[in-house]
Amino acid sequence: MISRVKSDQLFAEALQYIPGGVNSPVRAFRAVGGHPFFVNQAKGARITDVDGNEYVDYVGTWGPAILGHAHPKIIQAIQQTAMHGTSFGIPNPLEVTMAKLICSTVPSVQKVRMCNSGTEATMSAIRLARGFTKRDKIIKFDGCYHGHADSLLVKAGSGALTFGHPDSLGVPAAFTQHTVVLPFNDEAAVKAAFAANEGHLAGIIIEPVPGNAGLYLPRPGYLEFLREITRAHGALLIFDEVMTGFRLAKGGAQERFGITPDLTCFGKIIGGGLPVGAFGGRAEIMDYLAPLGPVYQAGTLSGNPLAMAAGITALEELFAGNAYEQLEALGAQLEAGMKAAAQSAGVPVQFKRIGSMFCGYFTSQPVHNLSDAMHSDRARFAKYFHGMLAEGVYLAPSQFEAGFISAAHTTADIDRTVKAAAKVMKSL
Ligand code: KE4
Repeated sequence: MISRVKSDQLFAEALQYIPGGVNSPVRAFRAVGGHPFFVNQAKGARITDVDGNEYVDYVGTWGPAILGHAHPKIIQAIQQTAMHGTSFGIPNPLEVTMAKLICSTVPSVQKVRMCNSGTEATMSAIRLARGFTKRDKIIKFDGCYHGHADSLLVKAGSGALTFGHPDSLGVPAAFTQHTVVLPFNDEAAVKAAFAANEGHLAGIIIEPVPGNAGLYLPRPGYLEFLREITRAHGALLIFDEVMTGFRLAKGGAQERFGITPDLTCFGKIIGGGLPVGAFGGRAEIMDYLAPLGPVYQAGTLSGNPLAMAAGITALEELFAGNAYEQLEALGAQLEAGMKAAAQSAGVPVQFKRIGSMFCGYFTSQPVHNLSDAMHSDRARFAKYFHGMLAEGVYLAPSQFEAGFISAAHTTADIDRTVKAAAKVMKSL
């Protein structure tokens, strides 16, 4: 039996000072029951809690740890950069290095603006789209999560979905009246929305591969359809690649699917584990941003040298070797093993995977959108989650989250995970 005495003591103390004991809702284990453990250290594909329990980690701090935790080159970059100061509030050379790196890796991005979170990136990209097109309405898709900016916290995914009240209290109706929410993978719904809002739609924002309601994939041709209909109606296509950027391919989901969006949002991986966000796109659009243009956007710590040094090192390390082939091989091994485990246990699981992102839905029905995902047996998932945790495998603590494999995971880690799943699924 795993002891978590120290974690429980810390959680009890945290509850006195931090709402729900956590600084981000999904960490609270509310979707799976029980209490979160507190991490003492993380290294490679492992995290160790304050009671000394070690886990194979498939959350990877929700995506940034694509090289594994505490990569020596990233730690060294942070240490060395910190010796020269941590933030200046005036340009530093690393901001130029990062901007050049993103623009040279993602062809649709001619100019990029750094910020401090994925939320800031998507919020700013939408303001920019509205300013550039002089239109107010934005289409988003149910189950897609783009951070917690007011106008986007409508039928959102991730924690908002996990908590079962997709809309958030505190968001005045007036703030969401320009947000059109549509089902994902439904072309007719998009056509109808453009017909009903002709001339008023500034753009579409989408997770090209939704990873905040578990994980499901765009149907063949769907992203191409969105690219065409936005272009035909003078609206912008905004790819939220905060999660998929630099993960699904060097150039992200847009490279993998061959789509050129007008704007792209980034986060997670480009910060190497430090707070970061970014948004970029065609220069004619990006030049609408202050101080050049009339769309205001700002941030005290945007482009700070520590996040830039960590992110640049992470990207350079990611691009240097064969990480993407490695991640694909590990993902394929996990997918095959998990499907075999579910089959041998006689448990209906829809295991979805693309590259190093995955999710197992506990349902016999195929999952192509949020309403399909909602059919999953969440009680069974919760039992599975805790069973895997007891086996030393840490999965995302919610059915409505994606899992992440890192380049630090080994085939032995995947073998161990699959064996644990086979054992736990038999007990469900
Ligand atoms: P942040 O503001 O949390 O840096 O990014 C928001 C965001 C935007 N877009 C996408 C596609 C995202 O996945 C996210 C954040 N992802 C969640 C995980 N599902 C962050 C975890 C959390 O909220 O604690």
